[in-house]
Amino acid sequence: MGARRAGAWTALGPLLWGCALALRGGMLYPREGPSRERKDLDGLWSFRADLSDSRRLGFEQQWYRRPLRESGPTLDMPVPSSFNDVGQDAQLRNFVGWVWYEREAVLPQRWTQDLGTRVVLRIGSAHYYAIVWVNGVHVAEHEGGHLPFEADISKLVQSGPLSSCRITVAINNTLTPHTLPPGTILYKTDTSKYPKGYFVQDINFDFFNYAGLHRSVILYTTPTTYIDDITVITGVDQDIGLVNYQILTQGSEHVRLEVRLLDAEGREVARGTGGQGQLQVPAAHLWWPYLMHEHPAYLYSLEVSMTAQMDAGPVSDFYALPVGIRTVAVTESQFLINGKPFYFHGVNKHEDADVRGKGFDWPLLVKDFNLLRWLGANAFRTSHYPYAEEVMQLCDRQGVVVIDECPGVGIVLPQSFGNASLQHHLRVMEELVRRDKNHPAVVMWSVANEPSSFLKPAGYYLKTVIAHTKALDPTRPVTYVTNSNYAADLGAPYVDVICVNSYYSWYHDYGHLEVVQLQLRTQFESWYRTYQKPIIQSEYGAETIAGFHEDPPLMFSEEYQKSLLEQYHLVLDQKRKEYVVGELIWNFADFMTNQSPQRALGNKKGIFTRQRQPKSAAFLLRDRYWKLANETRYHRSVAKSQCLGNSPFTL
Ligand code: BDP
Repeated sequence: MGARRAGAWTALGPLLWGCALALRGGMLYPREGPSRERKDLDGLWSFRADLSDSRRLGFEQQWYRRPLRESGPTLDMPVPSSFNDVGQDAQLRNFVGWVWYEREAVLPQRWTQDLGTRVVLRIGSAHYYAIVWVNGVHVAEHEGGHLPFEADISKLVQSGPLSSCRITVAINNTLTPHTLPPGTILYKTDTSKYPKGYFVQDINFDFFNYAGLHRSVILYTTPTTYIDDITVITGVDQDIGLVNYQILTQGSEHVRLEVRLLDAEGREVARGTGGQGQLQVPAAHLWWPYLMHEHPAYLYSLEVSMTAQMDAGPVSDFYALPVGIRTVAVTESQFLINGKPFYFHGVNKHEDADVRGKGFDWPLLVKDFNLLRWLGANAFRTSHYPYAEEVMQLCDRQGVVVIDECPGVGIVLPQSFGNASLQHHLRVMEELVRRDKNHPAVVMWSVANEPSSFLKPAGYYLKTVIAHTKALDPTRPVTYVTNSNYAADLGAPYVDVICVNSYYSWYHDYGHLEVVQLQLRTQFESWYRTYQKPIIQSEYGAETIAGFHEDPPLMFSEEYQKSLLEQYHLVLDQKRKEYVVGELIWNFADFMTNQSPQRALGNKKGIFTRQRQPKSAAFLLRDRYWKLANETRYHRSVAKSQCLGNSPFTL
């Protein structure tokens, strides 16, 4: 077994960081602290969809200038939530175009009067294109629905006697060949069939294009001289943990920085000064995936203190970043975490639930993590877009490994491989890496799902996105997810791990479970022969209506889903001894899609229903995942019951 690529992602000097980042400013998660306050604007917002033919009435009438209720009727709209499924109105559920959100925020006096305070508006996710005004003044625009963006609104809220501000967000969910994910607006011009001006949104991905303010809107403060970004890259030398850090500040050239690394008990284990350096932690506790170690998910806290002497007096800022010390590496046939082989046995998810659509929801998050632990899943892929930051934080804390995917799904049209799309894709990878780079749970970036990687322009496109991602973060492997149907895969030479989706005896030879083993074996052998890279079975599964039973198994029954999985597992059990390093079921739970004759109220390949109740396959997978966990040589045997404590946060 070669170690061709091993070590490429272990400890690296600070010089490599941020070399290719064109974005300005960091995107540290807003945390309260001695120098920072935070105000969440979750709750009811005023809302109106622009139903005018052009969808541009809101701009023509400048709805942002005055309270929204003054320009017409408004609805109460919950934030965070998709707007689609909370109402009874079919037109709103399927609406394409601009919708308008508005909310008044009352601000603490200090925020509006202390000119040494910087007030920031942060939007966790606005799908897809957003324009933001504060008190009628344009403060931000952002493209892309799954990543946060911010605006410094200090000047606006500190310019007068106001103790509140009006936040207006216009959001457009239209997808074009150059958005990520792409889509096409189809105008239907045959007036014998469609009314004048009729159009539909066409997409090439298999989930409903939910829209709205999907994550929290937050106001937070920092001092005007402040810690803007922190990058941590960890390594291990014998038993010494290495924490390389780089800190960027804004507001003054002359700041003093001190860093302290605290262990989980709050004891200082290392300290340093300055904007970059390396902390060394003797006898370090490494961050391990849960099920791989008896003390998994160990997190240190990197406490960064900044002080500056300004004309107006001394200023200080403080930020505490959770840090997991771990390494990731890839050989020709293995995926290594802390130098030990790691086998991904997990799921693909979606941010999706009844009523709230893609809106973030704490009970749902905790339920999903409890189900992951019940299942014995040690990993998931954020199919097909970045998930909320709170999800990533929980993965760090629980030791659930993540393949972090960008919204590059459904890239199938030739025009979606052009320069406009490419430039946007590069930027999205920058935003994703900037947001998630410090999460120990993230072990690999996925730049796309099933792009038409056999089309000629795809080779250059994928090569460029992968190279850019590696330049942004040389510490993690990069992949994209391909489909076993693709005869020639022009991007595969550039990935570090082959992730391949296949649906034998579902989309091909459907009903014929007897061919699964042969076809799957052929798949693995041909990919490995061509590329000699570790392979993850990144999707497989079968549509199943909970409660449908047929024995012998027939398609759509619970028995068929189980049997199909069993056929896959027989081959996976052979190939995981060679070069297959993971299996991720499609899908964790049923989820909503566009309406089509192939979809009965959404995609039903979940092993849980959309309401998170198990189908028979969930029990099968649970037995398998716990068996796999207990086979891993590097951890003590863990009982299923050990992972089902009362608290979702403790083992
Ligand atoms: C795969 C796609 C996934 C779909 C799945 C399916 O990656 O997004 O939902 O097929 O058809 O190819 O269920």
